[in-house]
Amino acid sequence: MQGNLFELFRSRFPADRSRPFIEIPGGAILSYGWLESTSARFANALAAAGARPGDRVAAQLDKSAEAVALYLACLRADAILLPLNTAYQADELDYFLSDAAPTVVVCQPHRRAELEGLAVKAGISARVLTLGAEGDGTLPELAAGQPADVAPSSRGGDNIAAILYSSGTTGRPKGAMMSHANLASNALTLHELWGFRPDDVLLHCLPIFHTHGLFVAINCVLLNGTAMIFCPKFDAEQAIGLLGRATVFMGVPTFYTRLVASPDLTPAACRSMRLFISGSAPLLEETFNVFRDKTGFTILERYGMTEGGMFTSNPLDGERRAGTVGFPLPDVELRVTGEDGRVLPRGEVGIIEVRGPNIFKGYWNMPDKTKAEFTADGFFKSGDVGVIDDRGYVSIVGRAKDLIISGGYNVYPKEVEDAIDRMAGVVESAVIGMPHPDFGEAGLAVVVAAPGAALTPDGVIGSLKGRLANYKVPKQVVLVKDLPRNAMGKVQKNVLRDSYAGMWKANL
Ligand code: MCA
Ligand code: AMP
Repeated sequence: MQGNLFELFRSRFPADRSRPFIEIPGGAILSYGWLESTSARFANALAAAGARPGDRVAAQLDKSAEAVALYLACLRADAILLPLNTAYQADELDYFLSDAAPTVVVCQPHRRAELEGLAVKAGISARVLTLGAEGDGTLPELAAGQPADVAPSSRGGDNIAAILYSSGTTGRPKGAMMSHANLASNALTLHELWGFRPDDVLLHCLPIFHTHGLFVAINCVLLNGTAMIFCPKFDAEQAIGLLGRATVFMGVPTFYTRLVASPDLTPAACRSMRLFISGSAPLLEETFNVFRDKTGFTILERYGMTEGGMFTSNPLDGERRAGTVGFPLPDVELRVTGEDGRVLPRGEVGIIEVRGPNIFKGYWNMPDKTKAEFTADGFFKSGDVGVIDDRGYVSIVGRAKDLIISGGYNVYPKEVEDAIDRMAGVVESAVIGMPHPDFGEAGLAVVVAAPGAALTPDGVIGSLKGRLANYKVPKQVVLVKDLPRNAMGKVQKNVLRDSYAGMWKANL
């Protein structure tokens, strides 16, 4: 796909533009015609606000139909979308703004002054516009006076459509640059592989500032030209009540553990459904089995990363195997390599590497980091530890990167440790991932306090809440005298995990 991603989507829009695109439960139904004209007005508004082709447009927004229109507006204006989690705090935003230097920042109305201040602090001359959960704000106001059409863009292909930041195991967060062609190839592949049909309705409960909710879910719907039921956030009871009007559902494992915990999840509740998809974190075999017992549906688990969208999927037709993430996508090459870089035979555990048209164009402003993440023959090193079985199913068995995935969100211990270490009275700290019944994993911070320091576990948590996105804040903190280290001086996180397993469980 060499063209603009929006034009690909538009070529799949229903001829009858009054057909629904988004239905907000208990609220508006917005059509493809609305999407086409609103995204054009927004694209013209972005240009009027100073966004030129290649400029970044940062968006820290509540989930709304207008926020989706802004995504498409960026594609149409040849601007680069920078979606930001609404949980990010000032310190986190400061870095993204300085690094990506957006020309336009679109934020929640109540955070306008804060974002304006952060833009000044970051030394960028960004225009700050607002967009509220109800479609209100200065962006729609500016857009109202703009034409409802915009000339089709000829840019696309390898041009960057979006930058998505992730923290990383060391150093600064990295912005993964996804091109129009990257996003198009993955969306086309998934749309076909998951057998989208003309009568499909997606129940969308994911946040839309990360790959799963934004690109995997919404791009499939746009390619299908059909409707989605768009919930502002995931609520198990609400979702169960809506499943009977949907055909496809996508969620992180926490969604599924919460769904199976409800007595209302029954075959009748799923009467219109055809497909349940899970990803972003490992789905427990137990959840997979209980879900099947309670609904008659076998969850399809898939695996991917921000740096390329999806890499593997269990089959639509054929056996979906619990504990595996299925086969490499038809246009993705996947291999497992050993420490020396040698490609390992099936059955042997090593690092997963991937190559394909979906793999990102590199990290923004980080050519060296980008180079280090690719092999000489162009495979991206995922940092996930996996194995391919004799039938070709891929399983993720661990991570070479020090990463906690909590409720589908990535938490890099290094970032949390740095924030703790900056607190007065802290000598050092170690953050480890512990099993959590709801979030799969969650953080435990082991903190060494200076002698006589007035630190308390609650104080540490309280102080972190203002500095880090809420999901990064450890669920428990323990104060200790020192950390166990190996002969190389490295903190032995496994020892900590074992030492505090009992305490962690008792305090859950
Ligand atoms: C909320 N909290 C969390 C999380 N979410 N803590 C740890 N991990 C989390 N994920 C905090 C809240 O701030 C609150 O803290 C407390 O936990 C309980 O909040 P609760 O109301 O239960 O949370 P929620 O609002 O219901 O949110 C849980 C959630 C949400 C629905 C599971 O986290 C979510 O939507 N996750 C989806 C993430 C996702 O889309 N990932 C895809 C990334 P306190 O009480 O102290 O205030 S893309 C990706 O990974 C790749 C590409 C892929 O393969 O898809
Ligand atoms: P992100 O950086 O947010 O894109 O998260 C990507 C990471 O999520 C991958 O590198 C994996 O570690 C993890 N992941 C995604 N899907 C799965 C899955 N189905 N099973 C296990 N881990 C997964």
